[in-house]
Amino acid sequence: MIHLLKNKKRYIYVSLAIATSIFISSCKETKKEADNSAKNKTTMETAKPNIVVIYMDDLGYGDISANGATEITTPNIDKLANEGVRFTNGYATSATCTPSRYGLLTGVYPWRNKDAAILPGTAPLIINTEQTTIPKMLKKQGYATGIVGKWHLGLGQGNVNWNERVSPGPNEVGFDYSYIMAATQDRVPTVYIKNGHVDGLDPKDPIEVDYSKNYDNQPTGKNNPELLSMKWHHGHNNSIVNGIPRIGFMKGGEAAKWSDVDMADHFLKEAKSYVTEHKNEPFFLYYALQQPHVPRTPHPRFVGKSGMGPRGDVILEADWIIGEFIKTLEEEKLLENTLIVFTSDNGPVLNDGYFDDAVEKLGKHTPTGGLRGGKYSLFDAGTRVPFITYWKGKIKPAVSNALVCQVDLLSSLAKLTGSNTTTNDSEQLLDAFLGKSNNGRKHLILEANKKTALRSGDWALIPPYKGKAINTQVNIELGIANEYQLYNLKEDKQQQNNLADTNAKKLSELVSIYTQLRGETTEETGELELK
Ligand code: NG6
Ligand code: CA
Repeated sequence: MIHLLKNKKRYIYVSLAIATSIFISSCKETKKEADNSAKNKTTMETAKPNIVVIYMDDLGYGDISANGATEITTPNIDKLANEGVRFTNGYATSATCTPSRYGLLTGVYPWRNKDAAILPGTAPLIINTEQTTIPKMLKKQGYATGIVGKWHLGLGQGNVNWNERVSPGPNEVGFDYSYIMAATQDRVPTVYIKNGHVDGLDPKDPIEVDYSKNYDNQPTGKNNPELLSMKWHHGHNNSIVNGIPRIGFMKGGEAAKWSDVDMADHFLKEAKSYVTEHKNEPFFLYYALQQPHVPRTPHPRFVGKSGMGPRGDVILEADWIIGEFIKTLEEEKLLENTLIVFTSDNGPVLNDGYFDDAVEKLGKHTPTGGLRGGKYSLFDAGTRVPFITYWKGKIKPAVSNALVCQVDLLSSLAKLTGSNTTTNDSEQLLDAFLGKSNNGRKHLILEANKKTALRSGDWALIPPYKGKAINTQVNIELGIANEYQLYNLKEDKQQQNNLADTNAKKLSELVSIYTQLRGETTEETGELELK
C-alpha cells in the first residue's frame, strides 16, 4: 500500500510537471492570439478569474434569509445566493474554527493533524510549510494571494516574540500579503498583524502574551468586574481589553490594540485596498470576517437594528460589509471576472461565553435552519453551513443539492486555473461549484472535537462515543451517544429517528465505508493507509 502511495505521489508530480509546461506554453499561445482579438482576451481572463473566499465565523445555515431566515434580512448575501449557486448540502470539514480553516486551505481533512483543534493565540503554526495550500497552488498559477481577517491556524514555532516579525505564518504558507488577527476576537493578542508585524506597535511599549499566568497587577475579568462593559458567562475571564474580558493574558502594546466596534470596517478597508491594488493581475483573496463569533461588538451604526441583540446586529453588519466589498469589485469592473465563494467555518452558537442576549432576544429566529445540534456538534448543524458560489455572467442561478465540502475547494480551484494540484481528500468538483452539475461527492467525513462521523448520500452515520451528550454551557447537543446513530436526512433533516436498529443493512454498509475512509492516518500528508 505504501508503495502504491509513493507511486501515486510520483505520478502526481510528473503529471503536474507535464501539465504545467503544457499550460505555460498554451498560455503563451493564448497571449499571442489575445493581442489580435478581444474575444480571445475574454478566454484568457476566464482561465485566471480572481477568486475571493468570504469566510464567516460561526454563521449558521439558517442565519441568512436566502436559506429561509424570516426574522433577519441579509440582502447582500442573498444577492450572491439568488444569482449564484446556493448549496443545500454544503459543509465545513469541522464544527469548530481551526480545523475547518485547516481543511479549507490545505485540502486535507483536519482529523489527520493532531494539532488541528481550537488554538490559543500563542499556538505555533499547524500548517506544515512544505504542505500544499490553496494560495500556494494559485501563486504557481500566477496569482497574487492575500488574506484579510481571522487566521486562527497558529503563528511561529512556539514562544513567539510579538515584538519581532512573527513567523512562520500566512506568508510562509502561500500568502503574499496578510492582514490578520492571530486567533479569535475573544483571545489575546488583541492586535492586528500585517505580514508578520504587529500593526501600530510602539517599540517602547512591548507586548507580552501568556495563556497560563497573569502579569503582575494586571486587571482581569475574574477579579475586576467593575471594569467590564461586557460580562463573561463561562471562560473569558482573563485580560480585559476595551472593557471586554478575553481568553489569555496580555500586557503592553497599548497603541496597537484593536477597537472591537471598528473591526468590521477595518478589515473591509483592508479587503477593498487589496482588490484595488491588485485589480490588474489575477488575485486570490481569503476574506475571513469575524462575525458572528463572540464577543459580538456591532459598530454603533448597527446597534439595535436587528431587534435580536448583538448577535443579530453583527449579522446585519456583516451583510452590509459584504455589500460594500462587492461594490468595490463592481466599481473596479471586476465582478464579471471574479469567482466568489461565500461560506462559514462552523455552525451557530448562541451563548458562547458572554452575556450578550443572544438567547434572550432570539425570538423566532432559527440559526440552525432546523438542523440538529450547532457549533461543536457532530449533528448536522455543526458542519452544514451556508455555502454559495457566485460569478456574475458565468454562473447561472441555481439551488444545488450536491454534497460539497470546503476541503474540495483546493482541487476544484486548481482545475479552474489549470493546475493539477490535488490531495487525497480534496475532490475535484468544479462543475458542481460552477452550477454545471448536481454531482457532488459520495461520502464525507465530518469532525467535531476530534470525533468523526460520516455523511454518505442522504445518510448520516455517527459512531458510538463516550462523553457528554450535551454541552450545557452553550446548550448544544453534541451528537455523542454510546450507540451507533443512523439518520436518513432526506426524510428526517432534524435527525430525530435513529434507524441503526431497524436498518441493519444500511448500518453495516455505512460502517464499512466509514471505517475504510477513516483508516489509519499519516499525519499531515493527507494519505490514507488502509488496513
Ligand atoms: C471555546 C470558547 C469559545 C470560542 C471557541 C472557539 C470558552 C469557554 N469557549 O473554547 O468562546 O472562542 O473556543 O471558537 O473559552 S472558534 O469558532 O474559533 O472555533
Ligand atoms: Ca468559528
